[in-house]
Amino acid sequence: MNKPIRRLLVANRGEIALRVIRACRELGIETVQVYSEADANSLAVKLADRSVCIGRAHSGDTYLNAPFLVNAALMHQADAVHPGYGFLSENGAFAEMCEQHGLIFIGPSAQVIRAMGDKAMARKLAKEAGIPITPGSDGNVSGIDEARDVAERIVYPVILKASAGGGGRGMRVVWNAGGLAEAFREAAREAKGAFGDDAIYVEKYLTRIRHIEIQVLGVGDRVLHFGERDCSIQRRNQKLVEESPSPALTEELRSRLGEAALRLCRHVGYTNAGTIEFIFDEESKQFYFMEMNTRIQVEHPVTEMVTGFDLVKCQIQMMTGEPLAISQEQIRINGHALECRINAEDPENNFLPCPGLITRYHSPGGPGVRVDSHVFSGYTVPPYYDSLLAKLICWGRTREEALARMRRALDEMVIEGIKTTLGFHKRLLEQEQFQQGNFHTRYVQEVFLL
Ligand code: MV4
Repeated sequence: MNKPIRRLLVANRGEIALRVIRACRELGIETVQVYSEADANSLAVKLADRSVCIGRAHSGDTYLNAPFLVNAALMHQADAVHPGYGFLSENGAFAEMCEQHGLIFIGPSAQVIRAMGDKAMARKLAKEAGIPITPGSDGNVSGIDEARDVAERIVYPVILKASAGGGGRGMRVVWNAGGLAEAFREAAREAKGAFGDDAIYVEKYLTRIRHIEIQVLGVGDRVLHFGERDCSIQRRNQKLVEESPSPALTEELRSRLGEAALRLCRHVGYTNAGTIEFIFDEESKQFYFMEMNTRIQVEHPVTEMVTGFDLVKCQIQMMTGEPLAISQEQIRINGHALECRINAEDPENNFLPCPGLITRYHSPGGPGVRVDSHVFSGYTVPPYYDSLLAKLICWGRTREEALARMRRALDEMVIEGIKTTLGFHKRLLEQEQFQQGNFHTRYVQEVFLL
């Protein structure tokens, strides 16, 4: 693995492509940006050292086309490929294809990607590593009858999850025996359609929980954790606001969660940046493993703001075989950071995506404010990809200071020409309960939007 990276292919688009280019620039690594025809005028194409158009707008032909991406990397003599998040970032076949062609895939081995991509397998691995998991089935269930037996044993409500799913896709909550058969058929059909695999497993469904995830980074037996992010503010499995540290954790719980995350990493021999997702029951103070994401995530900047580490730089540097010169004791959480995701969506219309021309754009600034965005005045948001326009990240010495900065920065920010979620965030930040840090994963749905 001791091979330097001189040139890296950025196999993604939007703000994360810029994020990777920025890290590479600081590391003295040349970048090759791939792009679709719809992204020809993107900032990533302008900022990268080289660029290569690999197809038309449709993502199946471009950012999801593994052979095209590998071909572009080889043609431009890249040493490494950064997949960003989404697209092929957690695709075992893509990682394998990179490996087979002598390219450093900035991520874990294909084998680890596949193991964690199988959510029933990930649950089994977590259990082996001694991490608490919710009561539920031992692996996948064979059908409706076994699902019903498990549900009776663990007591309703239960949640049916697609083993090939993750991130909340292909899930059904079942409140009583009467609803099981139909929910099972729906979940299996949805899973088959979306992932080509209808395997289902069953868990006890917990309500009033927080979604708390631990950031990890490292190589094999030298993995470090960078504290947690509270991602409970979401709607229909789309995160809207993330923060670190979680208002709900004590120092003791934080270190227990961190230790649990590291046990899983050591158990599977994890290499890369990664995130271990837990659900946290505030009443009982219990946490349970949910899944592991084997990529850099959208919300990584909040962790960067409170720890001071450039996670993307570390992630790339690590893959050259150079050991990370960081010890766990050096990773200290300083102050508080929040991130608001500004999307091209209409909150007044069920968060319907609103692509189109941005006629005016002004980015906020000042102390403690960071904006990760690929948009500018005159940029047209294409309709083909996700609707993330900008991540507004604010840091403060305390949560209160970070919140005050966020309110101030949201007021400074101008995006005209299309509908955005800016107004949603302004209203959310006025909520007493949110200000108190008192929320759960159903907060937006049940408390705020009503
Ligand atoms: C759960 C759960 C409650 N109980 N599992 C959603 C994302 C995925 N990583 C795990 N998820 C959940 N798993 C058990 N046993 C609650 C969630 C969950 C959720 C579920 C449905 C709709 C929105 C949700 C938001 C956060 C967490």
